[in-house]
Amino acid sequence: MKSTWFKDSVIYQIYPMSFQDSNHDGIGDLNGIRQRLPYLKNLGVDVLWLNPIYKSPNVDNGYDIADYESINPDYGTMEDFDNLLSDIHENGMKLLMDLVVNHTSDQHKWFQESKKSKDNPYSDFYVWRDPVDGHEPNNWGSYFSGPAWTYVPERGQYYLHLFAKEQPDLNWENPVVRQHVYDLMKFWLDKGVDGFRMDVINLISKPEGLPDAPMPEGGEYGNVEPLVADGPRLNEFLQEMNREVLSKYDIMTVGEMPGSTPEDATQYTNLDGTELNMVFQFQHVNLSPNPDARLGKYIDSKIKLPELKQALSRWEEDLDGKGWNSLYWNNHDQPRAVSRFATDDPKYRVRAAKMLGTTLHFMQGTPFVYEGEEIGMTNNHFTKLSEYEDLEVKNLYKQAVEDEKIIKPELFMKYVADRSRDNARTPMQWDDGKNAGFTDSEPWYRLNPNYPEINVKQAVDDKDSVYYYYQKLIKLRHESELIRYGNYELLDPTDDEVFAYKRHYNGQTLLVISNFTDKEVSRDYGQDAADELLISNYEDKSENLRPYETRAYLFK
Ligand code: TEU
Ligand code: CA
Repeated sequence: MKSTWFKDSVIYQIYPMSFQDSNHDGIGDLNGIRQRLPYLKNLGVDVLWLNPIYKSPNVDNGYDIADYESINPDYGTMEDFDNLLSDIHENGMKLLMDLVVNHTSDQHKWFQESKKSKDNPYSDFYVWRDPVDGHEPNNWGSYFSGPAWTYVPERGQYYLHLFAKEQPDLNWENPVVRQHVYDLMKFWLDKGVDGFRMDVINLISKPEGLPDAPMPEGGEYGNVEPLVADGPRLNEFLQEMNREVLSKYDIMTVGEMPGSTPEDATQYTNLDGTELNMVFQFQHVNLSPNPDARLGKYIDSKIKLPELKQALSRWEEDLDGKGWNSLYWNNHDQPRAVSRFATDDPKYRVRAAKMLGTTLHFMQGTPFVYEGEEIGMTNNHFTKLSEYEDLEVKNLYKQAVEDEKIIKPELFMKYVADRSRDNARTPMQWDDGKNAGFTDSEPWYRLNPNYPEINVKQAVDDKDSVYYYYQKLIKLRHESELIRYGNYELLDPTDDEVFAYKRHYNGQTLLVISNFTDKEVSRDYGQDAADELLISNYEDKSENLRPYETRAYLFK
């Protein structure tokens, strides 16, 4: 019987370049993470997930890997890695690495060889196609704007890159490619790594014949995700990876699956353990009036609560007893949760952050905490393009504002301020000193200006901080099978102010009530009959639910 420690764990995601610098170069590194292990241990998390730390030209901050069995010198040496891994294990925690095998860097030796000719050992490692009428083989657009194909004269062909042109897609139809991937996975697992987060793993199986994709209105390129997500051979590839690698180790896996549905996920996370343990689904973070709109995710009006409740509840209900969910509000690709799903108004920020924590952590699934979420870090509210470093933003500005002129710069900057990935990538805020204690040198990226008010030092000194609240949420989960394994029942789906749900397990019931508004509201879910109030973000009692008030009741 495969062990299921992944179901009992709380996972903390570290964005290494922004977490802690230890060698005065302004870039976070592995020894900096080692320095902060006591902080993470004290929070109570069980597993650490590091974004990619391999050799990379950093076109996409490490998601363009040039050598999978190496450490990016910016982060340290392989010895530093080995020391970090043993410290993590000595602290009773586990480590997940980020597996990025839908694509490599164009600087990877495989691609450097593959692009030279059509008849070398690496020629078929990537997706090459002849021009069609002198143009790209189909209408696919890249996630990072522009076409998903780039022409290489020495081969006289185009290669596919669903992301940047510096991120050529691997050809998973080629069994030699798959074997190389399995070998590099074993390299890390044999070192004692405890599993993988798998980057866009549901994009690896491309559709037969690479047909054109649906064109968004007024668009220049086809919207590729509905076509390439969850491709025809994906289950076959995941089952082969499981047989060849995953099943041989006591590890956990989480597949990042943009565009997947709960039906797909019941197979990817099936209880026989023949594929993965869980997935990152995107339904609750892609709620936008018109997801196919040219600016896609960036047109993000204020979240409508019934839609958010429906998105999260659908996954809770559909995977219950059939698969397993990850639970997240934040990661390195998403804006800061308190700003996006509630408010970062200083008047309510702390209560709102605690409310979001309660709402998510008492669901069924494995919770992920993104660095800084545990102290209620907020969006940056930057206003100028020069304040952004993410190629996703820069490429889209060029295409949408400068080339196609479909949006004015001011409006574009407003949308981006609300949704950019850079909201999650400013340095971790440790204290109110120089550069928030992240580095004593020039930081690689600017800090959020509010670090003097929002930082770990302040949080650890304040018993009512978000930090200690998250510590309690994690402790309650560790102590309660009801929280970990109970089923899920959404209450009042159409209520657009309050998110309320129940969990049931072995005759016990948990009732979670969260007011997502800055108004005082009155709701009766029978909470007065509860045996115990497990946790709340208000210290005193009240008949009504105050702004952003959350409560979790236990019925024994
Ligand atoms: O993200 C894939 C992905 O779907 C995101 O790019 C998403 O589309 C968008 O950025 C957020 O709405 C993964 C990694 O998490 C991301 O950092 C990489 O840029 C990307 O894959 C390519 O490796
Ligand atoms: Ca450093």
